[in-house]
Amino acid sequence: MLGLGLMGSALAESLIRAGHHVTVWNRTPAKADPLVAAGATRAATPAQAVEASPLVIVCLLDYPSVLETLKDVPLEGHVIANLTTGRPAEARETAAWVAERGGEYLDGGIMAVPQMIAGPGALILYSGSRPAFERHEQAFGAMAAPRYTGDDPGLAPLLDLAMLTGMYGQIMGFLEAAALVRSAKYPLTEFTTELLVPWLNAMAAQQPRWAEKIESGDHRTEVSNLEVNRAGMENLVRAFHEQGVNPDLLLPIKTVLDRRVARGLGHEGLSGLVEEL
Ligand code: FVH
Repeated sequence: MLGLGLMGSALAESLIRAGHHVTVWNRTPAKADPLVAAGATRAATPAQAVEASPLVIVCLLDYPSVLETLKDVPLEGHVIANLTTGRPAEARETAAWVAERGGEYLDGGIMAVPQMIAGPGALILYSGSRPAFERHEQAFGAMAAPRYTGDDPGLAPLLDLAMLTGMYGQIMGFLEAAALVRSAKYPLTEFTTELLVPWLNAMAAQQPRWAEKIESGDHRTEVSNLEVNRAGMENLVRAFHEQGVNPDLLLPIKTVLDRRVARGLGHEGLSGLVEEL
């Protein structure tokens, strides 16, 4: 394991607990102490850590720190599973860089915080070499539920970013709703638990159907079309202003809606907006 920050330490600990022999390295050596006390072997250099195992799990701050750490290390015969968060392009470049040095590469997207590692709900997305994934799937399973997504190394980080995008959309929607509710001095916790969360769950249940529509390219709808939503959004933004609440997070949605309707596509459903993005 290269990298013993909050996440790397949690990953290493889960592997030790599952009975694996784990060799650890960190730029600041003292962070290895608790893991060594728990049974890990300390490596003095990244090269020593890599040499110790066919599977090398890397969890550092960013991709430049990964390249810096591995730059003089022989990688032949090793699988580099890089769980550092980054962009799809960085993952593809790093995969090529590792292949030039004779290694196999997997990129990973960790869908968990350190406290969730080895517990229910923790998921790690992998992409890159399928044989490497299959060879080490059992070890990956000790850290979090492993899911292989495809041989393009950029896929796991892309799906990671897509999941974060969905999360930010939901949180930003909540914050705008909270500001509006607060403007009326209505109890926000009651609104959130009794009204908003059940509503969002019902809406989220519709998303697989929207995904099917996007995949088919058929954006026709019998329910509320874009024209209806455009009028609804205008009403919403106006109400925000009248309540003295800033609708800044809603305005980009209005922009895209207005643009699609102005193209004469007001008869489509909301799924049609994906074509504007
Ligand atoms: N923590 C979280 O909740 C998120 C969950 C989703 C995935 N992220 C990503 O995981 C990567 C590591 O995150 P972390 O939480 O472990 O981060 P830190 O505790 O800050 O540890 C950073 C480690 O990186 C080492 N490091 C930094 N720069 C260098 C460098 N130039 N050369 C070698 N190592 C470097 C640092 O070493 P040190 O400061 O202890 O010496 C730590 O080991 C990250 O991509 C998250 O986005 C976590």
